[in-house]
Amino acid sequence: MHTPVTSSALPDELCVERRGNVLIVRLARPAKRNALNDATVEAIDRVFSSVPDDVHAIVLHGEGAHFSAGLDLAELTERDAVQGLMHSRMWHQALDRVQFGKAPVIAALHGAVIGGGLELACAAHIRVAEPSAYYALPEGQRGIFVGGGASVRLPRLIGVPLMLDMMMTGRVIKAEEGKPLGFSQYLVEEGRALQTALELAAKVAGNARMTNYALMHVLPRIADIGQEQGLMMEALTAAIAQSAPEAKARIRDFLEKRGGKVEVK
Ligand code: 1HE
Repeated sequence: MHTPVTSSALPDELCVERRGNVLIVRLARPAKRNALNDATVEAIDRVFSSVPDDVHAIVLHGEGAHFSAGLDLAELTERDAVQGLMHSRMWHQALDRVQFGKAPVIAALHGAVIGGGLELACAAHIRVAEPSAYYALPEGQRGIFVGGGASVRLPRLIGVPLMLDMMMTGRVIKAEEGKPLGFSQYLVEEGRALQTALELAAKVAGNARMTNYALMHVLPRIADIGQEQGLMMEALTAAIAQSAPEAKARIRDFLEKRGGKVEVK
């Protein structure tokens, strides 16, 4: 069943639709290539910080020919240094809500995935790209710096040298080249990213809640700390996960031959 989730509080630039236990969030400003103005970023913050408990996965995509052309440059006018700091922190808060929210986020990418659009895509947990997708950080050419978390999230996906190259030289990476570099986990046929993202969302939504929670909230933190502390945090997380009745039921299902085999397709 397709249940529209309409809220008068949301601006036209962001649409949210409920489909069973999956929430679909759409950037809906195609005439401006889904450029992200403050209203949209604030709406992203609101949507991702008020995800209902019974939503188990979120799909993020863009309307029109592009995922997003990044920051709305028309709004980058006469901000002073303090306003610039606060603006960047507003992006940080919104994109933290995406990365460290209640449910895993799968981004469907096509066309421009640029600047702040790439920063938003990086906050998702799984990225599915179509061949038309391309990645760029024109901040370097515009005389500015990334401000939506790219300096933290992007090097973890593609490394500092490539990000530096993109910003210094204006290098644009196409989807096919970008997949082995870490921009996306999946590359699918043109026009298939949203459908694939929805299929992946259905799988992700079927996981035990604690597993998804650990993957979203614990794994990236373990990656940021030393080996000894990381192994201890892993052991604690493993102990909590396996003690849940849901985990015990899933393991019993396997042992009693009720499906659940690992399949090679
Ligand atoms: C915009 C924006 C935008 C389009 N802000 N209005 N991002 C950029 O530097 C990328 C800028 N955009 C582009 O390079 C191109 O628009 C595209 C390659 C994405 C698409 O090209 P095209 O030929 O399909 O569209 P267009 O004709 O360039 O744009 C259509 C309209 O969208 C036009 O407005 P119109 O009123 O003349 O119709 C454009 O002005 C508008 N538009 N992109 C504002 N970004 C947290 S910090 C993050 C810092 C950044 O993200 S910097 C990177 C910004």
